[in-house]
Amino acid sequence: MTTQMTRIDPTEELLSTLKGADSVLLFGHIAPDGDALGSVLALALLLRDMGKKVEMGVDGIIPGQLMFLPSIGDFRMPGQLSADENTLAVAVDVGDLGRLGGHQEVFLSAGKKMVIDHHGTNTHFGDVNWVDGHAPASAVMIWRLMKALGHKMTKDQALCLYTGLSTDTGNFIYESVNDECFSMMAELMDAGLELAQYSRILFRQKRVNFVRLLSETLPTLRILGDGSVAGLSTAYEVFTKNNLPESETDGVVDYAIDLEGVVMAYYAHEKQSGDVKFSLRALPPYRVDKLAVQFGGGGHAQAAGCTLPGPVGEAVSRMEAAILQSKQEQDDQA
Ligand SMILES: [Mn+2]
Repeated sequence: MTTQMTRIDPTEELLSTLKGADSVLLFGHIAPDGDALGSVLALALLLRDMGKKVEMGVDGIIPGQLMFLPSIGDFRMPGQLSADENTLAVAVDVGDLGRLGGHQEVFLSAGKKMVIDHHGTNTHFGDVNWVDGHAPASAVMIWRLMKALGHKMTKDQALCLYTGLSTDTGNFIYESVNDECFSMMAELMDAGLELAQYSRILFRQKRVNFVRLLSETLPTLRILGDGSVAGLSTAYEVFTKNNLPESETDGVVDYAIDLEGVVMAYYAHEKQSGDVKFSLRALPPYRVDKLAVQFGGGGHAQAAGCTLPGPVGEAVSRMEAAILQSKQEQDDQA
């Protein structure tokens, strides 16, 4: 697959807005993942190199395995940042305003608002919006931005960008992976990326408590219909019992979508609030983004998410009915 046809590059307006800003606030999405954190950090380090005052905000727990990221300790929680008319606020990897969580108000109070994102469902909530739904990660867009600005990448920036790209592509195996990913990787290696060390941390190393959570989640496996839909769920008490933050569920949904014969899958986990967060996956040509939007969520064609009110049993029943209906509609259209 080539990228030339679909790739959307930063506009002159976006570049000049970034160059002209003195004070910049950067935000990633709620319950941040490797791409949200890695992309924000890479951009922050770039803008600091350009002499700008940069602060970063994120709402939610930073996954323990991402604590190796350079300057990760600089992230501020909601209430710790402020903006005025001279502030440029940039939302990176954030599909809609709600995904800023507790940082919405400070984002809206900035004089200029920018959105850089690769979610096809993005609502273009900035004054300047750069959305490329075909980019495999927001990190790819930050890399393009660095090139457009003529910036020579540092080793720390390479590590941040690698983290974003590799985590959002499932370690380079999703449908979204294209030639651009590997052009970018070549440059990251050239900048000194220690691939073996960090790929082990990101994709092999597991916390004992995560494996314990998994062992209590796998027995919830549901196989639906003709065996083409599968689901898993975790009650909130399982998180507390295993002393794991709700955010540390990455990869659980793979145990459902990776089953032979399964083309659509969900993973439901109950949050402290009682709401139920769903991670949705599909194998092409099936898609789950529209299904997620139906419940007020969003994401990508084959990986999306949404939140339903609890209790878990009821939320799961609603989701299962919706997935089966969605699959039926997609089969009928095929
Ligand atoms: Mn992303």
